[in-house]
Amino acid sequence: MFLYSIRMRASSSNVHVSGAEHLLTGDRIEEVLTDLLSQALSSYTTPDEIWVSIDPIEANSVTCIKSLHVRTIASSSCKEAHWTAREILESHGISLKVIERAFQLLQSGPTPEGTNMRGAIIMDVFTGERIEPDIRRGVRVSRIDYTEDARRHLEKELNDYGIYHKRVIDALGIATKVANKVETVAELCWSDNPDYTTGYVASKEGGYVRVTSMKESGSLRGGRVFFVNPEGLDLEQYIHYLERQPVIINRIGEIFPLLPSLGGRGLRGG
Ligand code: PML
Repeated sequence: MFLYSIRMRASSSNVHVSGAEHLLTGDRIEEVLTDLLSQALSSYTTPDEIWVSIDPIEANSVTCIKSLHVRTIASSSCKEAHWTAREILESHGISLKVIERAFQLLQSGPTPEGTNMRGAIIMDVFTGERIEPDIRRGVRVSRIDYTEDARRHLEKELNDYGIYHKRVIDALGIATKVANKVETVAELCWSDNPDYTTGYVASKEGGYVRVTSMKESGSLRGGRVFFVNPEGLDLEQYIHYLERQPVIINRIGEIFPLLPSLGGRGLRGG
């Protein structure tokens, strides 16, 4: 039996404005294509290019996994949000120097021209060096989706906690796939959409921790950094997993209520 990988990417003047993808059976292609086009056309700016691809995938190559637990921490400012994210990353043993490097790249634009990348940065967790082969393209996580039941369950839970947004569902899928690889220590992300300021830190052990106000509203800067343990890493195989291995989320982790702002005291208090 075949599944299909459908991917959509929309851009305006070569700047990425929207993207999504699904893994599904042939009978759902038409319905999902309509949704993807309407997503692209309702972006914050009208795209001048919309790219869609449909590729068949053998269903027996799919791995099924459970999504990460979801927590949300409110922040009253960008500064506070960055403190929170730094503390979580430090709790994974990542040095402040490496964390700062990741923040600096996402804040200033990671390409040599200082623009955003569509894909993610892969960062050596010990040295802060970038190790993805193409520092303009990055690595684009692909072939990740939910079963219909799991998606419905997640939508309901997110609605119940008042944190529903399509971006949460898509980003949780990506973060779950990335965290599932043992070489991944953690991920740091916030959106390049100027109207969306919540970001997250994710890892297998810590789950998907959403942090509000990770950037100033109106900023077009955003992206993803995967902090990776280089010991024993087969980079080609790691990237192949992220970009090509089909993964479906068939169970949903716990969703926790929103944690109010820690008022700059940090997660450890004081
Ligand atoms: C993106 O748009 O690519 C990143 C979205 C981050 C979503 C964070 C959240 O609200 O959970």
